Amino acid sequence: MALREILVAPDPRLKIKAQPVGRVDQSIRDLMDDMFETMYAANGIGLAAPQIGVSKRVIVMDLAREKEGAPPRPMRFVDPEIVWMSDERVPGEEGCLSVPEHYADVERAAKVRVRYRDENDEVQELDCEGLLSVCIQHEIDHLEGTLFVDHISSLKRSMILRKLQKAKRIKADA
Ligand code: GNR
Ligand code: NI
Repeated sequence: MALREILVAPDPRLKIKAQPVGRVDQSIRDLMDDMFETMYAANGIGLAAPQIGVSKRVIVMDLAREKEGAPPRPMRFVDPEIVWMSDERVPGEEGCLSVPEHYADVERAAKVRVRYRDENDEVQELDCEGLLSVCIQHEIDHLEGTLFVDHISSLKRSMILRKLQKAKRIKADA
């Protein structure tokens, strides 16, 4: 297992549509292990492969991280697709490890059904609501090169991206 670097916006690699995996093999399982290590170290509840610079349709999540002392509940999704979504929309505050220290309300489908392949290359379907629904939609967005800031007003988006760009400049000059 290896800790990977999480890309921070603005970064062109976060805007690329990721490639389908096809068959889930050991190299994909190894990638998911690195993603869990990286996600847990960063205290995130989800991570998409493009966030570590790997342009593949792979997501890991663990919502149990939200509850202190709860046992870990790792979830793995390869080539996920939303096969149904509710008409109902709900707002929720989102953050992103690639948009550190910024939060905004995003409207998303209240419920979704996701078809994906698991770590054994078996097709699965999962009905999602609540935080699970928000998180899986946020992660699938990453596979399309979309960040949560792409769902908010362009004024708020450019303000956040400008601050992140400035923070990068300061870090590079230090
Ligand atoms: O850790 C994360 N928390 C979170 C909170 C609300 C909505 C979405 C998320 S996902 C985020 C981790 C991340 O950036 N995944 O891509
Ligand atoms: Ni994110």
